[in-house]
Amino acid sequence: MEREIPHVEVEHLARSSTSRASRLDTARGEFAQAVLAAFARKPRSLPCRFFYDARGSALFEEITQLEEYYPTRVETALLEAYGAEIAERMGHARVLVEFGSGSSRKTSLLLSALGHVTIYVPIDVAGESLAEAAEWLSERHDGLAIRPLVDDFTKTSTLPVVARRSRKVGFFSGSTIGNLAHAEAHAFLVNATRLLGRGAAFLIGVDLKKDPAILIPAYNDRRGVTAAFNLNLLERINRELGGDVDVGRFAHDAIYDEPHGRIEMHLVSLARQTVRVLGREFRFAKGERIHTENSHKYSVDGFQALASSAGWTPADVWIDQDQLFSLHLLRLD
Ligand code: SAH
Ligand code: AVI
Repeated sequence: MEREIPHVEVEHLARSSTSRASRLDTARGEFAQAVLAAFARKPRSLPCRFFYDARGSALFEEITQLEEYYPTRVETALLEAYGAEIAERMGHARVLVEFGSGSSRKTSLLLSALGHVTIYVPIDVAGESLAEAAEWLSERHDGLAIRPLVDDFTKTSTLPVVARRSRKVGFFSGSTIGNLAHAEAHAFLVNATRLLGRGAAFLIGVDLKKDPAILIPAYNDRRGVTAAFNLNLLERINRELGGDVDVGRFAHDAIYDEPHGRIEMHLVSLARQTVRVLGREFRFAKGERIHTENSHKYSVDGFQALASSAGWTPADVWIDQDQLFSLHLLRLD
């Protein structure tokens, strides 16, 4: 098939140094506001999208290689085993929009299976990851036009002009949807109906409810990579906001909250201490927690009910034989 969209070099995607600097300032400003607000209220909590600075994104990639962290391995295996069937069910589309694309490694499998995508729109808050992923993908998918959006995918209101008119398919991998509260996930899915439009197919990776004996080690690995990922939030505060947090006086904790069906990650103060951020002082009691992430686990029926309530029609679901992880295909008629 002749490709209508010319190949776009990654350099073409880079913005001018001025706008890149102002984007970084905006990101730092948002982080500053979130941290000041989070530390001023009790109980303390921070949105998990702030994990993903360059260091946090690299640590997440390390997590995906861990023995205990099954989601990436199982979702990749599902894409490898059922790629052709999934592509057939998703149907022909020239535009692929991905939410929380990260390193785009699984995207490469989907792109190869789909075969006909000429425009790829990855949306992610992590600008560095987006640039690296675009370069990595463009070396492997000849002629693919990549139009990255550095954005909070819960707020994305428009797609690049080139992506607007054609039929679109969407991808939301890794069970990142589980990092949203149910109301936020519902709002995200409603917004996705608008972004992807009539006739769209949307492939979503969703982690399944399971024995906490499998879940807990996945979020509290022996090598301490997940702990480093969690504690990096405090290091980011020191790096970007002139904080003086003694990171060694906080510990990583991951618990399974059965009633909410979710893993919660926390940072726990190991001592009574005062930390300074942007010239303000915040006191922590010994044992006081900062809630840093939720990772909701779904049943197949539970996720399909959520998708239906947001306007999508659940069409197919692929699950591994150990019933660890699911890939849902939703349609918008
Ligand atoms: N989809 C990839 C990456 C998952 S990690 C995979 O399955 O391996 C989660 C990704 O979502 C990170 O790249 C992070 O930067 C991004 N992310 C998290 N919250 C986000 C938000 N609110 N808006 C945009 N991107 C977000
Ligand atoms: C990106 N997201 C789906 C991961 C998860 O499993 O909730 C982030 C993560 N947190 C700790 N380990 C991995």
